[in-house]
Order: sequence, then C-alpha cells, then structure tokens
Amino acid sequence: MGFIKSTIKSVVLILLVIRTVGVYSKDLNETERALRAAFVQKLLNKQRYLDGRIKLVGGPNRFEGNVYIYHAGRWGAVCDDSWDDAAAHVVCQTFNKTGVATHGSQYGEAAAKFWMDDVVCQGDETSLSHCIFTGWGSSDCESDEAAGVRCMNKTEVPNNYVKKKRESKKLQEVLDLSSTSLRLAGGNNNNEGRVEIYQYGTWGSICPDGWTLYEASAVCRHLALGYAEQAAQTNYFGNSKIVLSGVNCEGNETNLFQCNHEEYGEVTCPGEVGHVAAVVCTHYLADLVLDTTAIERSAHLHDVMMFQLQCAMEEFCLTKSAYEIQKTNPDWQFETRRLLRFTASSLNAGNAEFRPYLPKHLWQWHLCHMHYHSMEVFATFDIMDASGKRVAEGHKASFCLEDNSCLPGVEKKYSCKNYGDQGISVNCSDIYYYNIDCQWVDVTDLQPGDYKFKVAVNPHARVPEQQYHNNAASCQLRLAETYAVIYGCQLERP
Ligand SMILES: *[C@@H]1O[C@H](CO)[C@@H](O)[C@H](O)[C@H]1NC(C)=O
Ligand SMILES: *[C@@H]1O[C@H](CO)[C@@H](O)[C@H](O)[C@H]1NC(C)=O
Ligand SMILES: *[C@@H]1O[C@H](CO)[C@@H](O)[C@H](O)[C@H]1NC(C)=O
Ligand SMILES: *[C@@H]1O[C@H](CO)[C@@H](O)[C@H](O)[C@H]1NC(C)=O
Ligand SMILES: *[C@@H]1O[C@H](CO)[C@@H](O)[C@H](O)[C@H]1NC(C)=O
Ligand SMILES: [Ca+2]
Repeated sequence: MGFIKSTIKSVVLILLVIRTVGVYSKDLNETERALRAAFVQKLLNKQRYLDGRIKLVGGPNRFEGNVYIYHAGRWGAVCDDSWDDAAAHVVCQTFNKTGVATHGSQYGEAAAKFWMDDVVCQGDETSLSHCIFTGWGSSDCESDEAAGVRCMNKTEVPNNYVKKKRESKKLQEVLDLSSTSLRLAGGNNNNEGRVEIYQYGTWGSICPDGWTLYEASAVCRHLALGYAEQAAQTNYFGNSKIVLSGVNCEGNETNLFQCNHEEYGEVTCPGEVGHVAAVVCTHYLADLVLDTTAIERSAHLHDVMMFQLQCAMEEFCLTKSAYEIQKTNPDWQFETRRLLRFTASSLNAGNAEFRPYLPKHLWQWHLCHMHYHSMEVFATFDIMDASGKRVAEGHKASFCLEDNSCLPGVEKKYSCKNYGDQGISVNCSDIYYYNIDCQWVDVTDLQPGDYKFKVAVNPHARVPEQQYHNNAASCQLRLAETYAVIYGCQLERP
C-alpha cells in the first residue's frame, strides 16, 4: 500500500518535471515558468525532507508496529538482525517516547523491500538512519524478519525493565559451582549444540535474547572447544526448559560462570517460543589485532576545502554541519573542514582467514571510490569528551578488505580490484592509510581540548574471531588550535 502510494507520488513528480521542462518550448512568460520551477523544487525538497521518516505498521496504534523507513522516495522495512532496545529507543524518540524492540515480523510480514539490515544504534542517535547498518537496500532477510517496536511514554516504562539491567550478577555468585556443569546438546558433533546448564538434577537451556559471539566465546572456552564460530538463537538443536536469562559476557572469560546474568530459575524470556541459545565452536579462526603505534604515529590535522571533499560527502564522511553549510551557503565549496587523519592497520594474527560477512551479491559498488564494499562497518572511529559523551564520529565507514602488507614469506591473496575476493589472510594486514578518503574524523566543530579517541575494528563482532580484546584502541587526544596528538593508546574490546 505504502509502496503503491510512493510509486504514484514518484510518477506524478516525473510528470510534473516533464511538463515543466516541456513548457520551455511553448510561449509561456518568465513569471509562469519561474512559478512552475519553484513548485517542482518545493516537491523535490519535500521528498528530501521526508527522507529518514519513520512509520509503524500493523500495531494496535501508531506507536506500535513493524518499522518502515522512508528513503529515496519509498518506504522500506527494517530487518531484525541485531535489532535491540537501543534501536527501538531511537525509533520511539521520534514520538518523544521510549520503547522496546520486537523481532520476527511480530506485526505482520514485511510488505516492502528491506531498506535496512544489521542496524546497530547507541541509543543517542537523532534518527534511525544515523545508526550503523549495512547500507540502504543491502539485506539478506526474509519477509518474516521484520523489526518492530512498542513505544511507550517515558514515564510508563516498566520499572523492572530498567532495574533488571542493574541487577545483573555474576553467575558464580548465585550458582553452587560444585554441583553445576555445562554441556552442548543436540548437535551433529561435539563442537555444536544448544547450551545446557545442570543444577539440582536437571539440565536447562539459556534464553537466547542478547546471545552473541561474546557469550558463545565464553562457552567454547569453558568446554575447551576453542573459539566460537557461531552464536545462534534457534531450535535447530532442540530445546529444554529455559532456566537462565540475560547472560552477558565480556568475551574474554575462561568460564561461562564468570559472566553476568539477570535471572536464574523461573525466568522470563522474550522472543520466539522454543528458541534457545546455541553455539558452534572451532579451533580455527581469524584474530585481528589493531596496530596502536600506527595510529599514534600517523595522527595529524588537515584542513581541506569542501570542493575537494565531494566524493567524501556523498559517502557521508563529514559531520552534519558540513551538509547544512552545503544547503545554506552558496559559496560552500570554499569553506574548509578540519579533519583528524590517521592510519588504521590491523593484522590477522589468527589461524584462519578473516572473511566479510556479506555474500558477494550484496556488496555495494561505490562509484566515488570505484570499488566494492563488502562490509559496511569494518571500523568505527569516535571522539568522546571528559564525561564520555560522543562528540564526533567517523562516517559510517564502508570498507574493502584486502591484504595490503604481509609478514615475510606470506603471499598476498585478497585484493579489492576487479570484484576480487575480499578478506585478510593469516599474517597479513589490511591498512587504511591516513591519506585515503574518509580515513578521518571530521573535527571542525570541536573546541580545542583533551578528549578520548577510540578506534575499533569488527566493532560488533559480526565476523567471529579468537578474541576481541585486541580489536579496539582507546587513546588520549589533545586537540590544540593548530595541531593534534594521539597518545597512550591501549587495546581493549570495542
Ligand atoms: C505572465 O502571464 C500571466 C498569465 O498568463 C499574466 O498574469 C502575467 O501578467 C504575465 N506576466 C508578464 C511579465 O508578462
Ligand atoms: C516529552 O515527554 C516528556 C515526558 O513525557 C515531557 O516532559 C516533555 O515535555 C516532552 N517533550 C516534548 C517536546 O513533547
Ligand atoms: C502518554 O502520553 C500522552 C501524551 O502526554 C497521553 O495522552 C497518554 O494518555 C499517555 N499514555 C499513557 C498510557 O500514560
Ligand atoms: C576481560 O576484560 C576486562 C576488560 O574488558 C577485564 O577487566 C577483565 O579482567 C578481563 N577478564 C579476563 C578473565 O581476562
Ligand atoms: C604467522 O606468523 C607466526 C609468527 O610469526 C607464525 O608462527 C605462523 O606460523 C605464521 N602463520 C602462517 C600461516 O603463516
Ligand atoms: Ca581480535
């Protein structure tokens, strides 16, 4: 229905443009011509103004339903992969509300193509389109995977929703470890299955809500099965009564019982009935290690005129104020932006290749940079102020993974040229030198001062790795009037 409406709108728009252009050949006077041109311009502006608009469909009222977002002249659905309450909050903020996420087309099958997939929000974004996602229209989701929200007044958020998060406790504090154990069940081999926990004479399952590779890593290490290749929320390996929910690990635990959890025993578990937490373990995985020295050595400021940044602007590599200047200042090309440039290099120190998670047919061709991007969010760059608030961020980075430099004796295999296979071989590094487009944070709007600077690769653990505590660097940033230094970088988890 929405799709038909927007199609009709587009057709009307095209007809109007044709008519307006057509009248040039007829003898219309200047005034009339100008009026029509202004009319079309107004329509086009409206179209642009609508971009990023949200509507909720299929719910009992307009504050609840599957999420549709307007982009490039039509409405599209949002896939529920990675969809969580932070994203729901961003959506509901449109109505000055907060809310909770729903999954699996809870309000009916998606009635339009998916515009967004793998949406990851911090919760403080002013629009869903500012969250990280795979790129407009790039999705491998089925129509029964629509993301939805249930918005509510900020005052009526159930107390336990907020409290539960705070009451998170380490499992080893509530379990009697001497009579507890862990196993995988229902798998085709010993390395996979649903995760079951034993206590008081019975085996029970784990609520899959929030189950990620971080939690799965703790399970695989706990059972001496290596690393986690997959964290699944499924009934594929069968199920049993769910006795544990809200499990939350850092990802470096040697034992699942070192992780936090919310409830044990009689638990509430949102999501699809019968689905439980499962893992697939392996001894062979990639392990990216971010090079902190390269960041510290290469960081510097660079003032660039905006006419040199048109490609970068198309890929949203500048902050919002740049786009406002472009809209309001006729001489915008001659304004300058201040860029904090640096080199980001990551070595694959694991024992398997690092491969992008999107299949090749979903890679996006980036006209400006003339290559395919296989992984929209390979790295994030953020600047935080003293209170930890994010004050600047790198663009929603899109990347092409390749072997730029390998240790002696290792042959380069992956290259971004000619729709080549993308990845990072063992003992090779993928390097984004400071002088390439978009390899920066736009700091034009920041006052001089001391900040925190954070770079992270594979930031949402989309691609499995042996460990994640070497994927991010947290550094000090001193921004002076004329120069910048980055120092004291330390490796941590994204
Ligand atoms: C242009 O045409 C409109 C109506 O056709 C008329 O009202 C207007 O006076 C004309 N203006 C000029 C400058 O000729
Ligand atoms: C948003 O909601 C809060 C609490 O319900 C209210 O205090 C505030 O005035 C609202 N703001 C707007 C802009 O409506
Ligand atoms: C939520 O807030 C709106 C506007 O402030 C109000 O009309 C509505 O009754 C509230 N709903 C509930 C359930 O409190
Ligand atoms: C895991 O990493 C956290 C920091 O993210 C650290 O505080 C903790 O000590 C680490 N735990 C283990 C078991 O290494
Ligand atoms: C990678 O380098 C390490 C250390 O230099 C070495 O032990 C390992 O065998 C190398 N692996 C491959 C596949 O080249
Ligand atoms: Ca790593």
